[in-house]
Amino acid sequence: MSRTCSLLGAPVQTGASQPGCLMGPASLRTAGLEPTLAELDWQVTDLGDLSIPALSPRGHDNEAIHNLAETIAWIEVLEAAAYDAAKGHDLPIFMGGDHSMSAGTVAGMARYAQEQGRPLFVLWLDAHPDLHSLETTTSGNLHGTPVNYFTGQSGNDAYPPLATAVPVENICMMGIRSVDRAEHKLISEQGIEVHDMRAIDETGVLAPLKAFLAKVKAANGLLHVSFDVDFLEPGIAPAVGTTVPGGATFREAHLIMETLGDSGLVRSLDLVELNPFLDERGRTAKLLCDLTASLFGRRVLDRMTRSF
Ligand code: 6HN
Ligand code: MN
Ligand code: MN
Ligand code: MN
Repeated sequence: MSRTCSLLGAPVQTGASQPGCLMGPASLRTAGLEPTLAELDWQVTDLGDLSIPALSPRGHDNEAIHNLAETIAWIEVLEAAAYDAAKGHDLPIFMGGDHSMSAGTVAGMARYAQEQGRPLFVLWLDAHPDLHSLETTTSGNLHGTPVNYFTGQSGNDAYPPLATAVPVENICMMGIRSVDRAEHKLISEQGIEVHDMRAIDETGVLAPLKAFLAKVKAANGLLHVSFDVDFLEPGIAPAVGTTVPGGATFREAHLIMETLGDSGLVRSLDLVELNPFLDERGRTAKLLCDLTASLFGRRVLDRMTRSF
């Protein structure tokens, strides 16, 4: 029997510095995400897009913060939707939308995992660690805060109460190359596993990824993968508002996704920060579909039957 996947759109852009992520789910659909996965023998259900009502502004002591009311509403909607999607499907894909949405998707997945009596692990593929609290963010762009929130740090009192926090020991970050001062402090104080681009230059992506997957497997964990477009080298993935030079290459990214697919450990996936307004003839959306296909089992050759 084929495995089931659901596509859930989260047209969130209130966490980003510039508009456009609103169109992310539509762009992924246009690039053919559903038929791409169906061809790989997955049973795909498109659950459509979520929405939030119009809201009046909410203030905060940190006056830099933008769109707090909207972000809170999205977290609440997405927490519940991610939990339901995990119940109903083997591998839900949360199509963003800016990265603030992962405050909701990861929180919902963590609640689901806890109910199953299993720990949730998170692989964070991003140029940024997104470790700001509502108190430390200086840009006020709340896509910089999801990891701080779902790990249950202090300083997020205005966000919805968290049912289940993800322990920082269960997180692995790769691709990091832009870290703010407050984030740096947290990474060193809490010993968060961060493979920055220098480390990846030195070791490649496979050694740290395999070590992390072994840890997930040993703990009988569920793995959530959060894929920020700016993880990639901007030259191959221009459709993102927060490009940082020196990102993962085409092959590094595919190797990660292929290895994740082989592991069978991935239980949910975020595809975030795609800003189609900045894309070139849909190339970033198409690349995201191909990378997702690698995670869902597309292979050039079947390793078992390969002969030389
Ligand atoms: N993202 N650290 C910067 C900030 O504004 O807090 C960038 C955040 C980027 C967030 O890429 O998802
Ligand atoms: Mn991010
Ligand atoms: Mn980023
Ligand atoms: Mn601002």
